[in-house]
Order: sequence, then structure tokens, then C-alpha cells
Amino acid sequence: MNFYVLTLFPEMIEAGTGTSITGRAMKNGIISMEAINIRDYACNKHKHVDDYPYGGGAGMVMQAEPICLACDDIRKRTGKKPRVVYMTPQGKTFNQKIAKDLAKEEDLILLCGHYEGIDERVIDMEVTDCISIGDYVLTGGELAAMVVMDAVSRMVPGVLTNDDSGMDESFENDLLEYPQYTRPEVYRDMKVPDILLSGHHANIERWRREQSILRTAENRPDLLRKAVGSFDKKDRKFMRENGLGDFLEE
Ligand code: 6GU
Repeated sequence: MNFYVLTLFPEMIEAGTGTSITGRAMKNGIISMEAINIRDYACNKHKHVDDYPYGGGAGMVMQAEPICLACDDIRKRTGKKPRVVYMTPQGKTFNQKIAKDLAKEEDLILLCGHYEGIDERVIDMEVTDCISIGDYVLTGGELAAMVVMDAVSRMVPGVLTNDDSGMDESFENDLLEYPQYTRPEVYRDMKVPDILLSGHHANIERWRREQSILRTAENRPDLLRKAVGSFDKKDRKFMRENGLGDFLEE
């Protein structure tokens, strides 16, 4: 997977990528990332990339030309026509399904906006996908692009090793993860749940499943409503015994 990030702040993207699991994948050549400064494609001598909005109003709008020229250049250099993902709070809310879908691509262009947005003609001509990372406003698309690259990268085959897990994780089965503990057995008078020390694997699996259900009920009732569809008899009994019976009815 090759990411091309179009941004006015390439240093920000460079500073936020290349560590941990994604850093290893970059060294292994499974993924690559190039931060491209949109300003390098400004044709005017002052290198400005924004201007006042037609019709008036607050703020500045990023102009179409440097962004389109940057996209042209990537297509020319690669000989390919990658999807162009525009990071914007007006986009579809990002989720695990979108991450998996984007991970199938060989190349992706991520376009980061700033100011009051970009000229709509870029969206009409170049952009294939608009993505938001949630219902709040950031000053620019850079942090959102880093979020998307991280989530997409770990779905690219070969990026996660066995040690990184990633199989039974939150959102795979619409349940949140169960609590984890490591040594020491007692920390500041708080003991690791006995069952985890019992060595009884079936009971541990059952306990973890129930903890996942309780945690999802508490923090993400919307997810639990989706998850109950695939619940078995034991799960349903546990739900009823713990005051969660209402989730079982449509
Ligand atoms: Cl993708 N961009 C900006 N500027 N703000 C956001 C966002 C993106 N997603 C949520 N808030």
C-alpha cells in the first residue's frame, strides 16, 4: 500500500507516521508514505494556495489548481489512477468496514484540507471518497489522514504479525474487547480476577465473552443491539440474568 498525502503541512504527517507497527511495515516495504506539499504546485510567484470565497463569508478557500496539479503529478509518476480520499467533516464517518475496503487498494491519495475547505471543483473532478473521522471539527485534515492511514495499514496483509493479534478484536463481532491483566497478580490491593489464574480455558473464554457483553452494554448499547443477532443460548441467558433482556427483543 502506497499512501500519498497532499497537505500544506508535510512535516506534521512525517512526524506522526513511521513508528511502531506501521513503522515496521514501512521498513519491510509493505507500506509506504509520501507527504506531498500542495504549495510546491502553486504556480503564482507568491506561492499562495488559497483565496477569498466567491459570494463572501469568513475564511479562505483552498484553490483548485495546485491540488489538481499535485494529483496529475502522482498519476504521471505512478502510471496509475489511485482513489482520492478527501478528509472532511462533511464526509462519511470512517469505520472498520471502510478501513478494510481501502486496504484493498494498491495506492491511495489522501487530501487534507485547511481553512474553510477546498474549491468544490476539486471534489467534482478529482475526489472519489469523502471521509470524516467523527462528529467534531479539527483545524485540518492531517490528523484525520493519520488516523485513516493507521487503521487502513493494519488491514493490509503482512502488516500485523501473530504477536499483534487483531483477529478477535473490537468491532469484528460488534462487541468491545474484554479486560486484560498482566503481572503482578496484586497491584495496590487490586487482584487479578481469580478465573484468569484458574487455567480453565473454557471458563476463561466464557468469562471474557461475558465481560465483552457487559462492557458493550455499558459503553456502546448501539453495538450490542447489532451483536445480539448472532448470540447463542448461553449469551441470551447471561443477558437476561444481568438485566439486559431488553436488548434481545426487536
Ligand atoms: Cl476528516 N477533517 C476535519 N477538518 N475535521 C474533522 C474531520 C476531518 N473528521 C472529523 N472532524
